[in-house]
Amino acid sequence: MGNGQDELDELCINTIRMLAVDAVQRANSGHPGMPMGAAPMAYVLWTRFLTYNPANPRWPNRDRFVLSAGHGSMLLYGMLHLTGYDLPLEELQNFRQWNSKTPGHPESYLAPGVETTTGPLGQGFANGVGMAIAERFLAAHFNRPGHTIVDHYTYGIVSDGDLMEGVSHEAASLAGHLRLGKLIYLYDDNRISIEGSTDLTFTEDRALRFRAYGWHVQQIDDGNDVEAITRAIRAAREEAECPSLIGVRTHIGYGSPNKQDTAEAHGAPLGADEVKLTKQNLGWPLEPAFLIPGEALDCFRQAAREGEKRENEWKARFESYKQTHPQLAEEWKRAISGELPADWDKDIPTFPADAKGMATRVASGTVLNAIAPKLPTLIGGSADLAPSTKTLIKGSHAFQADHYGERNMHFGVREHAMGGILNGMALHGGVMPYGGTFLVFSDYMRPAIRLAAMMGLKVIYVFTHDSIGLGEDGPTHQPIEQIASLRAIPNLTVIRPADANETAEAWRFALGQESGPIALALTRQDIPTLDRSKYAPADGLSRGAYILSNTEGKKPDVILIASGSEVHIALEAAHELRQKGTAVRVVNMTSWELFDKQPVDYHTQVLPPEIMARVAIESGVPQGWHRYVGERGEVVGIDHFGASAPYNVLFEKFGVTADRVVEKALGLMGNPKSTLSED
Ligand SMILES: Cc1ncc(C[n+]2csc(CCOP(=O)(O)OP(=O)(O)O)c2C)c(N)n1
Repeated sequence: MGNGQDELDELCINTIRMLAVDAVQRANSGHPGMPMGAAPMAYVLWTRFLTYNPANPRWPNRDRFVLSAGHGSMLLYGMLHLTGYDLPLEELQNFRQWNSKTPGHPESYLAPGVETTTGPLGQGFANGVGMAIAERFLAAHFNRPGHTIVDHYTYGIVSDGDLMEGVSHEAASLAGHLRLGKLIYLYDDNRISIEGSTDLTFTEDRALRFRAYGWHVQQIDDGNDVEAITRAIRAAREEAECPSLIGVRTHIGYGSPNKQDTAEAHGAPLGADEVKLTKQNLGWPLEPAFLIPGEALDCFRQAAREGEKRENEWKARFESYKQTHPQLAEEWKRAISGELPADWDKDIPTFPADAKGMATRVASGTVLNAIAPKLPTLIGGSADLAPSTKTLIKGSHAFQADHYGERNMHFGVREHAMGGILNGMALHGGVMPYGGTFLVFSDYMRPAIRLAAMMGLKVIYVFTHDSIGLGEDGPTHQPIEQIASLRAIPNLTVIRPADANETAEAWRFALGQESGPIALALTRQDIPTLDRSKYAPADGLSRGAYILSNTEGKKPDVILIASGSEVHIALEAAHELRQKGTAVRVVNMTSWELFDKQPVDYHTQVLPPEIMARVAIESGVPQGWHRYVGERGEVVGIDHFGASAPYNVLFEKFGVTADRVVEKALGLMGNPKSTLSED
């Protein structure tokens, strides 16, 4: 051991290690190995570089820290406790227990200072890229000469697993292209994953790979060399043009005589005997568990006090900004709080009734462009499908390395990274992110959508080409099961508007929401713009389902329930049935999730329980619709893959037609022998 500083460094690092060891041991589950190996890099980062204030964990210009290898959660919890976040030691002692703030993997909404929910490897990597993008955009938009109010780094610790996952390849490629110089990742290069050595599966030259993406890459051979880590982070910060990867050769389970460098240290407690041997080996007192030496605590708390100073300096800078640029300062406050300006939706158009109508994706593009001028921090794009998804903001240009103030994101053909990046942008705050692709490719971004839903992030997905209605591209591109599968994600609101005016309402609703992701399912094909003087107004959308067309004072004989492009088919069927003297109600069910949130009396008003003759129409798998049509009800859907042909042929061939709806309705009403029933 060298001088006093070295000793203090080691004491602090071992404190981090042993908190993880003790917490995992007490919980009798968890991942001790990663924190034991990565403790020195976390120590250097949090005590020498990271800008944060535990007393105000959310101050907007703090550095962001992402623990992408979420299974190493005790590393993060240890750092948060030691630096003084509101995460008492009891929480660490309650690691992984019911109601604790220290779950197995970090969850963004539980402990203060946890910037994102991680665990599914690779997601945090993409989140950090999104945070760095948001930082660059906000800096370009808000900073003025002599007034820098947005200027922070995004740091992360990423692991072998993160770098193996495809999403990290996508996100790293885009980050390099965008030259996100304020993004710095420390790579915990311990060469062990669950099945053993990474030599089993992961032998490419990681440094070369990242250099090829345009990253600045450094290598540290000794993961315990505090000064080498310090020098590398300093050099990474000085490199303004490229994101940085610092490969740090570490040893999983460092200090454990029998488990270091083995997969055994990865995801199981060391065991009482090995804990003892490890403590002895590192010169750590055997008792008490969860020991935090006073000198170590002082050191961490001192670092946190630095952050408080930085925040105060920032506040002073902001005051001066406010004096010189009062309007921008107001805009900044609104952006950070997520508030919308009073008249943000006043230019949303009303579309005139039109039998030919328009595709809802086209209406969406029009609405987006009506809103965009009022919401300067609405920023998004698509995974190389903007001409189809209609997600471009006119008058703005491409968000690129030398044009960070622009609002049109080009994610490239990288749906998964787009999902993770949108999450990172939303987590960063200050921006309202949206992203588009074909609905069928929502499958490519599902892991990120799931996390957006879990975290309650306000992200808007513009999913177009939402059915066989896309036509000739055929079954690979025609979503059949995607809407049902998105509806299966808790906390995700899926909205499938029935015409242009409902699309406008969908955007109004999506942006007006305080939190939670929204998936818009939009058509490629034209569908009629409904005559709202004849039918109920489009703002019924906010209730999820509403009576679009009713019987005149009579009790309905049958209820037709439809979503999106099948609503006009339901209306046609209703017309035919009415000509036969049937009392028909048409319910437009745009969003199951929104309808399910309505009070029971609204449910019974729209779908009276005594009326059991119900037909649902949606050009996708029927799964789930029986919840609304009941056991006796019928569903006109598609339970097989599509085909390549003009869309009107497909609707006909697959029986998603008004005639078929009429037939089903008559069948339910005890008249199966109708002339229309032969097929
Ligand atoms: C997407 C995803 N797949 C699988 C897992 C399960 N898992 C958790 S950790 C891990 C191994 C990761 O190895 P590494 O990243 O090197 O972590 P270390 O062994 O260094 O702790 C796996 C496969 C996961 N968390 N996420």
